[in-house]
Parts: sequence; C-alpha cells; structure tokens
Amino acid sequence: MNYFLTEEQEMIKDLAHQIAEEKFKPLRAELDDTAEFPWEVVKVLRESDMFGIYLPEEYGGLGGGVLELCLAVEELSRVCGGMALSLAATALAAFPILLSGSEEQKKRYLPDLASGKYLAGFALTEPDAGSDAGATKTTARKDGDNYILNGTKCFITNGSVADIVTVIAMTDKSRGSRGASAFIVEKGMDGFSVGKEEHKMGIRSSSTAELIFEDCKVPKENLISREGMGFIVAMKTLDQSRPGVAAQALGIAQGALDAAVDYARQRKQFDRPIITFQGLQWMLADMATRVEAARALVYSAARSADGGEKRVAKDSAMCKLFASDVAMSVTTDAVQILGGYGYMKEYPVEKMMRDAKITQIYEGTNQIQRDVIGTQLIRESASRK
Ligand code: COS
Repeated sequence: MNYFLTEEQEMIKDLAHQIAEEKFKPLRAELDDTAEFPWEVVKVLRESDMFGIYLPEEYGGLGGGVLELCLAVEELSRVCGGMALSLAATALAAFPILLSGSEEQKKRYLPDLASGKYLAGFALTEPDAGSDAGATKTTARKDGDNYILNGTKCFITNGSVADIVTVIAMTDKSRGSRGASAFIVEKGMDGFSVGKEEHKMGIRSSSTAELIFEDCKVPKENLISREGMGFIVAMKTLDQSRPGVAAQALGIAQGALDAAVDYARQRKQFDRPIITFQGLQWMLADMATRVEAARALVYSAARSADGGEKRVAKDSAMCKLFASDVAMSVTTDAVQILGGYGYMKEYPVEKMMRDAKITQIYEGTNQIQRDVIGTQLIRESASRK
C-alpha cells in the first residue's frame, strides 16, 4: 500500500530499517537472553539523530512529529521491540515538556533529549494506580522554592537508565485527579533513587524499574504547567504517545509476518514447500491484511496527532488497541506456522510473541483504550442532538 510519505519520511524509515538490520539483529537474541540494556544501539541511535526526529528544530530536533517517530519505531521494532523502546520511552517522557512545558523548560531539556544525551522515563504508574491513573498516591508538597516528592512509581520504562523523569504527583489530594501535578526530576536530585529492576516476559532488552522518591527536593521551576494540571498533562501525553506503542506493535507484527513467509517458502513437508498449501497461504493472507490495516490506522492516528485533531484521544486509543491486538494474533500465528521451530529460541518468532504481549497492556490496557473510545462516542452522539 502506498502511504505517500514525503522524501524525508522515507529516509527516516530507510535509516531505521538499516540500523535495525545491521545493529539490532546481531544483538537481538543475546540481549533477550541476558536482559542487558542496549547501550551499543543507543549510541548508534544517538549518532544517527534518531532521538530528535519528532522534536522541533528550534530545540535541536529534526522537525518531524508523531508520524516520523512512528515510522522509526515501527522499523526498529520489526527487528527488536525491546531495543526500540529506548527511543519510544524517551519520547513518551519528553512529550509532557514538549506539549505543556515552559519555554525555559523546553530550552533546558529538549536539546539534550533531541541529541539522545538524555534518556528519559515517564513516571505515572504506581503499585495501586495503573488503569486508574487518578488514584496516584505520590505526593508533592510545596516548601519554599522547592517541591518535596514522596512515593514510589513502578514499571517505569527506561527507569534505571533515565537522566530525567517526568513524574505525576499529587499536590492536593482532596481534588482527586484535578489535584495532580507534573514535574521534571533529574537523576542525582536529593531523595531520588532507582528501586527494583523488573524481570520480564518480553521486551527484555529494555529497562523497567521502580522509582523511589523520599523527601526528593525538586526546584519549583521544574513544575510542568500549573499545579493541578498533572492529570491533563498525562492524558495529553498519552494521546501523542499511544501511536508510538501502536507502531511498536505494528513493527513486531511485520517482523513476525516476514519470518513466517520466509520460513513457509523454505520448509518442505509432503515433498513441497508448505507455503503451497492453501490453508497456510490463507493464514498468511489474513495476517498480512491485518498488518496492513493496522499500519493504515497507525499512520492516520499519527497524522491526526500531528495535525492537532481535537478528537485525537479516540484516534490514538483506536490505533493502539487495534495494532496491539494484531501484533498478538499475528505473532501467535507466526509461531504456529514455524511449528516446533517457532517454539524454539533459535528462531525469532517466540520472542516476537512475548514482546507483542506488553503492547496490549502498557500505556493503558486495551480495556482502557475501549473506555476512551466509548467515552468519545457518547460525547459525539450527545453533540449531534
Ligand atoms: N485530554 C485532555 N483532558 C482529558 C483527557 C485527554 N485525553 N482525558 C481526560 N481528560 C480530562 C477530563 O476532561 C477531565 O477533566 P475535568 O476535570 O475538567 O472534568 C479529567 O481529565 C478527568 O477525566 P476522567 O474523569 O475521564 O478521568 P478518569 O479518572 O475517569 O480516567 C482514564 C480516565 C481511564 C481514561 C485514565 O485514567 C487513563 O487513561 N488511564 C490509563 C492510564 C495509563 O495509560 N496508564 C499506563 C501507564 S502510563 S505509560
């Protein structure tokens, strides 16, 4: 299908494809096994300006947007959804600053995020506040020129490697989600430490860690937007970042489809390549159709986000929901097509199936995405009357 990408967008896609093939592929199985963070590929992503593709030129970026980010994340995830996260999760954490930060905050942090000097994490989730993001317990108390943060965040992607984290904490518990505020916390700030590093089913070459704030002193200049706007900052962030998760899912699905087609052409049973059996061809045809439908939805939602569409929450939720479900079903089918080999670590598809699972869970479970879509449908219906 032709998506009529610009020359620059095609270049980003090609470059990400090349990086994934040349740099990700040789490390993929090893890092999946050892669960080490891919510093070697972060270096390559930095050198090739990948960290800046979605950031404005005035802050050192390449001037692209969500679509450019998605194109890169898709191609990188086609080979390894785990390594691609070093970029995608940094973008997730940069969005609160980009969308809602002051000019000073943008000037101070975005250039280092654009160059990849800084990796970043987005700290919303807590042990008792996952889908119910408004139930945040971490507190931020104003104390002179500082805020004092106390609490624990969990499952934070890039957690143990992040130079900065954007954190949601309650400045006024009595106001529920409207009492949340967003902060930029730097590694090394007093009272900020990294807790437990998680051992995961998939995306094992990414870092997922607990973050601990114990009387953590954050200068008041690091408050993003105003007190009480933290929940809205988080929601607006997720509206921009969910297409990135969808792109990760799409890339994983494409990688699994490619592996399944290649295998089915080579594998012979009953004296003929198994791809010549209609049952298998139809399975592959369905997989390919679902992948292409996911791509169309991801690119459309990314364009919506870049174009400032006001119903972007629905578009982002739809593409994340659809692409991640496609990734799960396509990777599961790919394992089936490779049969016994598909189940073995020697072939990449079992890893892709494990990697795909998280895309149905993080940045809002797919049940939450349906809630977001449903809420918007109700609003649209009410506004027609
Ligand atoms: N953009 C701007 N504002 C938004 C918004 C959006 N996308 N979504 C909600 N809001 C606003 C609402 O308009 C409301 O504003 P008012 O206080 O002025 O009325 C406020 O935020 C609260 O919204 P709502 O009542 O819908 O909040 P809920 O507590 O019901 O939560 C969901 C809504 C479930 C959608 C939200 O908690 C969510 O997205 N949860 C999942 C979080 C998540 O993705 N976690 C993964 C970890 S982060 S990587």
